[in-house]
Amino acid sequence: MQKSMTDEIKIEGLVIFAHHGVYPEETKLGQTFIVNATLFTDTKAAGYSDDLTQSVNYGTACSEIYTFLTEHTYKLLEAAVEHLAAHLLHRFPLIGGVTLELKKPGAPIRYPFDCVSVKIHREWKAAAISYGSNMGDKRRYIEEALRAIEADENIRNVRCSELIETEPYGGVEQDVFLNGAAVLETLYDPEELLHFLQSLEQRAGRERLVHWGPRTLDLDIVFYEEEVIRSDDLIVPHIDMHNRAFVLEPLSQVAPGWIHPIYGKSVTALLDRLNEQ
Ligand code: A4P
Ligand code: MG
Repeated sequence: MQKSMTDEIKIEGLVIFAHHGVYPEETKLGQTFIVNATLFTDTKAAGYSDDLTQSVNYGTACSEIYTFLTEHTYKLLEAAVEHLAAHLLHRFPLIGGVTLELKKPGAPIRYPFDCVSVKIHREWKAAAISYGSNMGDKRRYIEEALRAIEADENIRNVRCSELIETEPYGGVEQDVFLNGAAVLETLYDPEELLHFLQSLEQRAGRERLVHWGPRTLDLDIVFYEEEVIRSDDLIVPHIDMHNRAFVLEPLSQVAPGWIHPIYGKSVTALLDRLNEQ
């Protein structure tokens, strides 16, 4: 989530009659649910301007929550609250994250109790990706992937660098590359983002197998927030990005100040250091 999105607009105790539940009586008869929502945003612009269009209208947010929970039916509180969070994060561009609590005071439990509830936090995460192609219609492979990335509902605010032509790196004799980088916000966790990018590689790869040979598109995750990840199939930040001008140059156009969480240096500083070598 963007660092500026730490202001909170709160909705507490919103009462909604709806039909969520595992038991048939619950979905048939319905019962009362209570919602607590914290919408994370940056209220500064609206604070200075006193202009509602620069903030999130909490009345509209209440209507969205009400409509969503009355027009859908889920068995689990978990599912209702998960889908509601995604709906709010898509519906309001000024929201960076939400904390949602869905309470069910009349849940079918045979003991005395006050309430049961599920509470979750979901937010748009910032990621940086790099891409390259050195076979066939390089520009088209990259642009098609970027269109699919921009069209994906779990991704927003994509900003792309220029595409640059680069000499092959790594000692293998091959054609020149076209490389670029982008920053984006996503609801995918790092593994999900990797799988999504791999599906785009495969899409380009399927065409490639027929027409051009084995490799047309490489999509790598360079950064994911400030996270350091070392699993079997994912290393973030990208393990060799600091040695690659074909990653750092385009990245410096869209994320010059992003600090590498291991080396503690900005993208610009890493590029300067590489150019000095
Ligand atoms: N993987 C681990 N971490 C990541 C990550 N942060 N992002 C794993 C994406 N994938 C990650 O990748 C192999 C495995 O890396 C994946 O299964 C994933 O789980 P791959 O793309 O299928 O295979 P690859 O291309 O052989 O590996 P890689 O690491 O992407 O290749 P390189 O090292 O990036 O080399 N020269 C220029 N000028 N421009 C280029 O774009 N690219 C390469 C590819 C070589 N030389 C180049 C360029
Ligand atoms: Mg790769």
